[in-house]
Amino acid sequence: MKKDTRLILAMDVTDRDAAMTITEKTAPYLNAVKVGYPVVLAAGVDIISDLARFVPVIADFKVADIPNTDRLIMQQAYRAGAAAVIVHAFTGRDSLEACVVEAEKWNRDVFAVTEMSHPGAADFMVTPAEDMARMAADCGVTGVVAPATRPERVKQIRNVVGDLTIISPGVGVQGGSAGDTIKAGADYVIVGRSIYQSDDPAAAAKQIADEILSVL
Ligand code: NUP
Repeated sequence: MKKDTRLILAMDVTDRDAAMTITEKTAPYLNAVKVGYPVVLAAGVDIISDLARFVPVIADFKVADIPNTDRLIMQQAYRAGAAAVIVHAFTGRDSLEACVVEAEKWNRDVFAVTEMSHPGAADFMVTPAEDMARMAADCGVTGVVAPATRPERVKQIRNVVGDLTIISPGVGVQGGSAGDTIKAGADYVIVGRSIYQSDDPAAAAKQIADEILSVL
């Protein structure tokens, strides 16, 4: 994954044509596009290889199962053309290791969720987040997902994971700021609605890319 604009588009639009058009238009400002269940269930798994014509695709499947099932899901995501897959860490070391082994087989990336960006993450995810990040780093993940809504937590997670890649969702509609998140130590920000719901998604993406550039 290139690292210049440091912007990842969360493509949660469920109309295939719109997903393709918005990604194509914003691609000059993106280092990756992230797809998840909304668009993959709506448009089919081929949307991954179709979008990969414009920019590398991260499959946000939040893989969270026993090791064997995790392995099977990872295989399918990589087979479909995903450059990276997002998995959960809370399922524990054996499950996460199975994901990393599969990523290494395919020579692709894998990111583990530490604590999520929404308010409810405070119920169960904040307390163990640093332990999860430590375990994820130990297991050999490419990087972790940390919350742009809590830049101070990005900073703490950065201290735990060293120079691993941090990708951070929660910018825009969820309240986070792209500049603050990068300053806190994230490598990339993930932005969905603030771009794809804009009247001019390319202009919205450019504005965020410019904001990131201004703090580097
Ligand atoms: O902690 C997380 N928070 C989060 O928002 C982990 C995620 N993977 N996401 C995803 O990032 C979420 O599912 C959505 O695809 C994107 C944020 O989109 P938006 O709030 O910018 O529209």
